[in-house]
Amino acid sequence: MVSGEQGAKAERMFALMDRFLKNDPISLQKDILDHVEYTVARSRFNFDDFEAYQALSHSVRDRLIERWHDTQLYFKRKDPKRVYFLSLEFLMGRSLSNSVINLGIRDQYADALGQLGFEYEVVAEQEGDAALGNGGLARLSACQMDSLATLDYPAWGYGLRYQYGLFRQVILDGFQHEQPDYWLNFGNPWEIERIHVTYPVKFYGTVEDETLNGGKYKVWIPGEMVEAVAYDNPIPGYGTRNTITLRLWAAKPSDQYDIESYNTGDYINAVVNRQKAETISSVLYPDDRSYQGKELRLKQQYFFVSASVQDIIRRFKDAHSNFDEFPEKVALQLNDTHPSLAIVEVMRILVDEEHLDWNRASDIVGKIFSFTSHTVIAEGLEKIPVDLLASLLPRHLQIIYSINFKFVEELKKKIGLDYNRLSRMSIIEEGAVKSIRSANLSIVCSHTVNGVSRVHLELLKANVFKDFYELWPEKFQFKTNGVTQRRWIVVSNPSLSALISKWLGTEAWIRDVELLTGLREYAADSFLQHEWKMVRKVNKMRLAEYIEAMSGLKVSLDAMFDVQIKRIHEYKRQLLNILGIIHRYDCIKNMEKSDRRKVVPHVCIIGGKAAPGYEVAKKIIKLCHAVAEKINNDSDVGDLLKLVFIPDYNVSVAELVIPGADLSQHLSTAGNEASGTGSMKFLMNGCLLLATEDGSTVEIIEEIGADNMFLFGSKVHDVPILREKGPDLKVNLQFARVVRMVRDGYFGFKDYFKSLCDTVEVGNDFYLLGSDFESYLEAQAAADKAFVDQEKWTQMSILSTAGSGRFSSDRTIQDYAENTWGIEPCPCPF
Ligand code: B1H
Repeated sequence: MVSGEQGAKAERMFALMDRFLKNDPISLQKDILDHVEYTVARSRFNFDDFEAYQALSHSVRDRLIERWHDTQLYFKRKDPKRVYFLSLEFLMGRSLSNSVINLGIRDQYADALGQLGFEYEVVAEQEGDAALGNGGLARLSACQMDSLATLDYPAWGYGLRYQYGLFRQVILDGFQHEQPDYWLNFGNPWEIERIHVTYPVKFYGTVEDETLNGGKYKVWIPGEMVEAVAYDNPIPGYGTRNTITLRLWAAKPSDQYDIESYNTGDYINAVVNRQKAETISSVLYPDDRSYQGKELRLKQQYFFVSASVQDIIRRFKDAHSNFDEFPEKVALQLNDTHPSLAIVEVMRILVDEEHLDWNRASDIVGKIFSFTSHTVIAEGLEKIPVDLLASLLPRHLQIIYSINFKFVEELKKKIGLDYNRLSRMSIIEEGAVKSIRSANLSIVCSHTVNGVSRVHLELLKANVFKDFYELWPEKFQFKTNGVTQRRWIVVSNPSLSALISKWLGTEAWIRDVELLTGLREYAADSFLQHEWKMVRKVNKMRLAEYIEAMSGLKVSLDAMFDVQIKRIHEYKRQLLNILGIIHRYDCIKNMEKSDRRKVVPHVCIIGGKAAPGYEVAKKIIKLCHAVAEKINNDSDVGDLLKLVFIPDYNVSVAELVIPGADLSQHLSTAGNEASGTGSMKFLMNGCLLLATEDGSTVEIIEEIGADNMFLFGSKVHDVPILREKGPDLKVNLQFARVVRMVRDGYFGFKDYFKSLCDTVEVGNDFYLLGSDFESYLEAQAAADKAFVDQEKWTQMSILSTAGSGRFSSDRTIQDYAENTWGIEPCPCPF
């Protein structure tokens, strides 16, 4: 608790804070101009759009800081239980538009800029994306931060401040090339550097025994030390004063540790070596699946975890002296296994530094950690080679061995000497490369294990974590993922947002998204349908302009905009989509001219990045370009079919593409997508879904009805059986024909595409493209048929938005808060 005197001072300061920056048009204009002059250091009589963006964002930042300070002071005074969300990835995208919406001052700023001769939209476009993550998992962290702030939860996000975010994708001759994303080049107004919030992070070295006051302790003598410096990113809630912190750590050389090298006289080498410290936070790993046991990656994980844990313990100790109270004040959330070393770090600090006895420390740890898995298959689980850990974090390895020893002893008492099961459940994997199983460590030491959709949890219970589920069924829960309607409707689709508010007669759905169900009663109303269509048409126009500017291709607004945007993966089956497009092309070519009138024109849009080392994914991108080249230049086909690859797919591109899509495709082989969140964004924007019954789609069906979407393909439980049948599966002739077209070089690059075609041959077709093809074409045909009846389509579109409320991250976060973390809202008074 804050002492009485401090409390009184805080009270007085808080009362004094009640003088905030003003938001009237003149004050805002003055503010922007002052930042042009004094922050950006340009003349207020001569500045361009980018400089206007810089000044505007600093003006917004000032307002964020006011609220952020208030919130942090309030949390400190109230001292509620806090949740700390640890994630190696946060895909925040742009901050400006989201901040002004959440602060409730977008229109005022747009007016102020207008008065100064600038257009808000053009200025906002100047901002680059903060792309500190790969895909769904990382964007989920960002959506959850928005919900944590909006719902007033006392929460902190912790992560790494990479200097290079996810690579930029450049397409040359249809091939993907990767370019570095040095996103901090032009400064980042959305962060606050905290040069005094730093912690030493140790690596390598040895462990020694020490006796102190009669007790025996382990002391870790490190071989290297770097400094973690905090960069705070204020995250504003919507319709609340609460503004929480996303604290990202950057690595800097440590002053403490260099003395030795300077003394030896090798000054130049000592300075050069210092620079190496910074490499720890230099680059995001761009592979979102395979774990390669790289030392730098392990360093990144420990670096951010160690700094975060030290910060959390420091905050706790500021107000408390007894660690038994730690679980009443602290909940630590592990976003997948990437931060699982936090468990070991808390143990180490409690035992080695705070000198708690092992059992007491382990009891505390067991009460504070919760773990969310995002993985579906055992091969996707993270492993840390023991040799690597032994050298980098020798004391942590000892602690893991001790945790495991005690766990296995307990386990033997429960299950007896079933050695197969014991070895499967052990945290240590024996074998050619002895490794730590991060998931086992996380499950053993967490009070709750969450899946990210209902189906995902079922799969975890039946396969990947079966042994653990049988041991501790009560630990296993699921929290279906959600996305924030603030960014995915209000920011990215302002016209639809205004239309929804008009028909619901309130903006309350922006905080209470279940209210969207109120649209159901107007779904057949011809006035709403008319307005809905207009809004969608304008969004399609915006997307068409983007496509033309990017590729020179003109597309017809009457065509169905049919979109698949996500990371390129075999299991996500972009190849199925492309083969379906080839089939459509082939049908048009072979059709009587008179029948072509009946064809529903399609603009097929595909976008996504392939991990740099993922050959098959890169070939899929090339195939998409090769097919597009053929189709788009075939005047015989004209507007009936176009194929566009959107390069460098990222959050901002998604914000543009999603509102303009009529149909979106989610084609993962059932049982492979843990949840999927893209579908939720499309749904919110009234886009219809063509999907397999996988991940969260199963729950979407329950909410909006199977007749409101286009479903196809094998079900989760069919997939293992079909795989078993493998070579005996019947060959679909249409499928064989389109694969043959690629094989025979119809789209060029015959030799290059050979290995890609091999991946879908009978007996080799692990993701079951062949067996799902027929049903895929049927779903496509059903979508075409529905599109012809525009009234019906618009009604389905309205019903999609109306049923999307359950897929808000607000619902996910509230469920976590109540059922996993045990935290309560702490709204900072206005
Ligand atoms: C998901 C990842 C992931 N699952 C490793 N696993 C990474 C794994 O950099 N890495 O090492 C990065 C990411 N990401 C996705 O999580 C699932 O595939 C989606 O189905 C799910 O919607 C999303 C959020 O839960």
